[in-house]
Amino acid sequence: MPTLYFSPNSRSDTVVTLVRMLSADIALREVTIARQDGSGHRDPANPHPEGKVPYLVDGDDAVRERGAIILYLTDTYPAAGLGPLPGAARRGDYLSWLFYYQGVIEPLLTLKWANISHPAITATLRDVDTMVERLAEPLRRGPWLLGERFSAADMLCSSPFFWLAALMPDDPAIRDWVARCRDRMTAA
Ligand SMILES: N[C@@H](CCC(=O)N[C@@H](CS)C(=O)NCC(=O)O)C(=O)O
Repeated sequence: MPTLYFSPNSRSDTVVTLVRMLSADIALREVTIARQDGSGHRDPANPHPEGKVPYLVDGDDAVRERGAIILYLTDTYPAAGLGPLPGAARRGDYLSWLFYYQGVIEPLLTLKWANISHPAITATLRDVDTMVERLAEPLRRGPWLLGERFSAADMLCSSPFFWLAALMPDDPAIRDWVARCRDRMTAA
């Protein structure tokens, strides 16, 4: 049986919720982590190469990074319909949002939080306003990033706005979507 290493009140929360929503037969293993406020510590029981969460171990294989874990889970446990499979409509959109989260959304929000800017960053990632506009575009046309279909991409891409209220964009399409995501995930 696969094992998901997690720690409460961390990035692993989204993945723990997803495991529940998928009714996946996965062992949840709580570990401690070093927190940015100086509390906590790396847990020797966590096999992640940097002691981070989430981390999914499946037999001899392992997956790190939330986007990759989410894709692995929705492909492996498709019954809940939380991610289009290869060949299905909107698969490309689904992959794009998961990778855009890892490659652009989270780095941009981290840089904003750290108050760091540089022309090379803007050339590579654009900026928070551009990222917010990318998110808002589909949400002005429909309730979810994939249109009428809620997916795990909504869970991942909305997750930072749950945590850091100061980062919540001043855009009603995004604020309403984050509230819808929260309702959907707490109902699970
Ligand atoms: N890019 C990774 C980030 C994972 C991450 O940084 N997790 C934090 C918890 S929010 C962690 O485990 N920190 C412990 C540490 O840095 O040692 C992902 O999205 O999975």
